[in-house]
Amino acid sequence: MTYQNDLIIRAAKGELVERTPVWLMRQAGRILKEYRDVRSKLSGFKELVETPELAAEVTIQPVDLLGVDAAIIFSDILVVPEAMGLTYEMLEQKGPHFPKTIQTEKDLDALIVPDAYESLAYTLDAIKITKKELAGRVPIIGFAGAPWTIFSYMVEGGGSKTFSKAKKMLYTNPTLSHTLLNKITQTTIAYLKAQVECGVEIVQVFDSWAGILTEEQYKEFALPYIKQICDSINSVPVTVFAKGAYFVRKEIAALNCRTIGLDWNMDPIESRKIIGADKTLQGNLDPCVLYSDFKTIERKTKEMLDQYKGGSHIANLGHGVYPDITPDAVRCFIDTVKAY
Ligand code: 1CP
Repeated sequence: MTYQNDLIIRAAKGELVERTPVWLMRQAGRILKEYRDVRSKLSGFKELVETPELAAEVTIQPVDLLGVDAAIIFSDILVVPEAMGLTYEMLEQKGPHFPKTIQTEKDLDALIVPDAYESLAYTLDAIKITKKELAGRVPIIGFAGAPWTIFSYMVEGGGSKTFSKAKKMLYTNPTLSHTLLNKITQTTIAYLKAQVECGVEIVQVFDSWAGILTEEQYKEFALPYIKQICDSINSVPVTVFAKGAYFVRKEIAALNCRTIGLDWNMDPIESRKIIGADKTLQGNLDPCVLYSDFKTIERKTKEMLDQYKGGSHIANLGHGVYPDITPDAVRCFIDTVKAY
């Protein structure tokens, strides 16, 4: 495939680039009126995820409307537990909910390691359509949740401030925990490989609830599974974003990944020292900066970019963009990176 714009792939590989590439986590979504329009004609979020033509349409929207250097396929990390046998609901204004959760050996035995091409065909089809429609304008980022983050939803049954049920499981039943984490990992590897076969050029592993764990727990229950994923995906660069896990940056740097995502609490200069010169860093403007006036957004974005000077960098926020941030604020961030 030849690209009109392959900055992000080259930056991920650590090659020299003319300018820093930029995209935003959660760029396809409620910040765009055009997304809300597509979504309002449907029964809900899941119908959008499961309709490949429409998922492709909203994947491409931020490329057209915001000018980002990559598309991220429109789906959710929760399609993986669903494919394994735990269905989720996406409740308006409330977020995900799993009517059934994993508590016992028996619950775990009922889970399968599915064939991604069957159970997750809708997202794989969306990737193929997106690929065709983008025609090389920008690359597509594929993704999955990290095993610990998926585990936390499967045990907890939904979002949580503390994920204390999921953490309790790690302390009280480590054997069951490892078996579940292993099943999730096998499913995730097969799913990411299928995404690569269908056309994604980068994959990102989102460990959104990494910071909930202690360092000791992270090293036992999270890192070894992310390592398996990194070791299994060899044909495209892998990004690991472990939000809040500042305490394992050195260990993540030792993984077979190309890019490491930083959240807004991880200092870029300190992170570069810990991680070393080889990896690409991604991040990490506080999403709330985008609530400021344009002058402040520009200044804060430049200050962020200054901190990454001299190393390979992909500009992004420190976590997903919030739904009530205006597209103009997002464009100000993107244009500032492009003009830097
Ligand atoms: O009504 C809507 O439109 C629902 C909002 C929404 C959207 C747009 C959800 C519900 N998921 C998504 C899409 C989505 N989710 C993408 C696609 C594209 C993009 O980034 O532009 C991606 C990559 C995700 C990944 C995702 N889902 C993560 C990891 C990233 C992160 O933000 O930490 C997580 C934790 C989820 C779970 C999820 N899905 C949706 C919500 C509200 C949540 C979080 C709930 C919670 O706080 O537990």
